[in-house]
Amino acid sequence: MTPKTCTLVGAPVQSGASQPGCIMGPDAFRTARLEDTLVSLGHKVDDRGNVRPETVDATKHSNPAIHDLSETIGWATALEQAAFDAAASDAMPIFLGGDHSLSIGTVPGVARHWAEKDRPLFALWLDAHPDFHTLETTGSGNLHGTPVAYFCGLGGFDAYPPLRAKVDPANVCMLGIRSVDPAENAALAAARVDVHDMRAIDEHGIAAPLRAFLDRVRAANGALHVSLDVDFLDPAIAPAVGTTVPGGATFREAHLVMEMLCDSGLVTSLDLVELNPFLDERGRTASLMVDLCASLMGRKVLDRPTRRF
Ligand code: B3U
Ligand code: MN
Ligand code: MN
Repeated sequence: MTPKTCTLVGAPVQSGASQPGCIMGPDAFRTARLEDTLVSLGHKVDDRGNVRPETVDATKHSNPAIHDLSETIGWATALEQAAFDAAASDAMPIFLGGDHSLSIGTVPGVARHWAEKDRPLFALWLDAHPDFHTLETTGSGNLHGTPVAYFCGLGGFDAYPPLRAKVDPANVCMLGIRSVDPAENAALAAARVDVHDMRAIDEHGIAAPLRAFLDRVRAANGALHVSLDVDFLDPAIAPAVGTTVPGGATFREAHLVMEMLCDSGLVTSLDLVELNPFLDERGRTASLMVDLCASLMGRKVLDRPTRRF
């Protein structure tokens, strides 16, 4: 893979989750030697440190379940600008979470950059959950369940910052899904998101839907943002997440996704989210996430190209 400059942007957000711990995520990625790993693959690394949230005083929302709305909007506002700036430098931004509410900022920020270049942004959502709630439908009130519905431009987000660039829901592909609330199910069908649950992956494998999606991105000359939630992975290999769901992606499925993304040459930005180091076992989840990032950024088993049948 051609050497890139990877811009690391720390986003120690935890206001969107139900339990604390994601605040330690960016430091755990650094401790697991993300920078050295990328450098060993021939890339340059520009670690911009951690973003600091804006101070926001949002009016209380009518949905009583919602918690930490002001804090989460404060993070999203700061991250939208940080993501726009990181993408504008022509580097590969890698956002170190932090819970998944950070994508309320990162995805619109990179979408604004690509809109200025007249290229559509596609998003690959690797997650147990579709994160497709609006502020009206979230029952848990955990705002990490809302980023995709927001950046796809659904209604019900008056409290969030006005979107400067949205992502067409037809350009969103979800893999690994296995926990969907009823309101999300209805909204996903109406919005025509390309959702592949674990049942479909068990039947057809993970390569076929990914290949079809990548063909679409290429045909549209699109940019591609990848958002990797730790709970995409099976909890047996990735315990450090607050919302474990059994039956997730295996070690090999997850690496294959990253290797195919690398071969495609299409990925332009990445979120690594929901790592809760307080729940980890001797850093194994942090290390696995770094290894997956390495596969995405060019680590190969063999030096010569893999033979395809
Ligand atoms: N859909 C549920 C569960 C959930 C979504 N995202 C995560 N968990 N990480 C909710 O709370 O909205
Ligand atoms: Mn998520
Ligand atoms: Mn999830």
